Amino acid sequence: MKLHVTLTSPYARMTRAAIIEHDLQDQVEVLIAKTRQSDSPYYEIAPSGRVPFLELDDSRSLEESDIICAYFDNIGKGPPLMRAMDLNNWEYGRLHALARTYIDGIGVWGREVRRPEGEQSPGIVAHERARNVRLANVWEREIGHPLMQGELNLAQLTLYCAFDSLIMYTGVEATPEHPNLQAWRARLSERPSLMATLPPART
Ligand SMILES: N[C@@H](CCC(=O)N[C@@H](CS)C(=O)NCC(=O)O)C(=O)O
Repeated sequence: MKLHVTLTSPYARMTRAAIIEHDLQDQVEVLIAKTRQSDSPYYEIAPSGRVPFLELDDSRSLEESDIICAYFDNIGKGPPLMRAMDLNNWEYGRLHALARTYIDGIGVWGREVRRPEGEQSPGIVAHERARNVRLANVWEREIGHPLMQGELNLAQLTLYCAFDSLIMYTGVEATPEHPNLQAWRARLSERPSLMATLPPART
């Protein structure tokens, strides 16, 4: 199996961490993709041009970090990262979606500030900055939830990778005024899968 990633993508980081959580390093080859370049040879492999992208051994392929992590849950050794969701217990689904909406906003913000200066939209940056403040406030209250404190899951992984990618893309630290989030991040930061997949420092 081949997993195409970039070292800066928080979505790809989730899947890279999942490989380590599931002890799949011998089964999955991790390759660096050339994204966002016209005529990149990567588009022959992944027509969407996005990462993460998993090439399965039977010539099929998978996109979307959630789906790829769920696939690794099925073939890996560790506890599942994607938790069951049913109508009697929708708590995992609620927190997972809240983490996804948080990381997606940071993705938009990060994309904006990486455009050439004259092409950046101050309106979009202000919108995403304000969204981030609102959602960080929500997370400060939600982080005590047993699902966010217990065994690692994909909602936790998503939120953790979101915070690190915000710093890498924008230099903004989301949690200095949020003691609960700070303590949570400090605890997770010692996890080997997250230490091994740190994004590059901001340049
Ligand atoms: N919803 C997708 C998002 C993937 C995504 O947006 N990846 C970005 C990097 S963070 C990408 O590949 N961008 C390249 C492009 O849009 O051409 C997932 O969860 O995997």
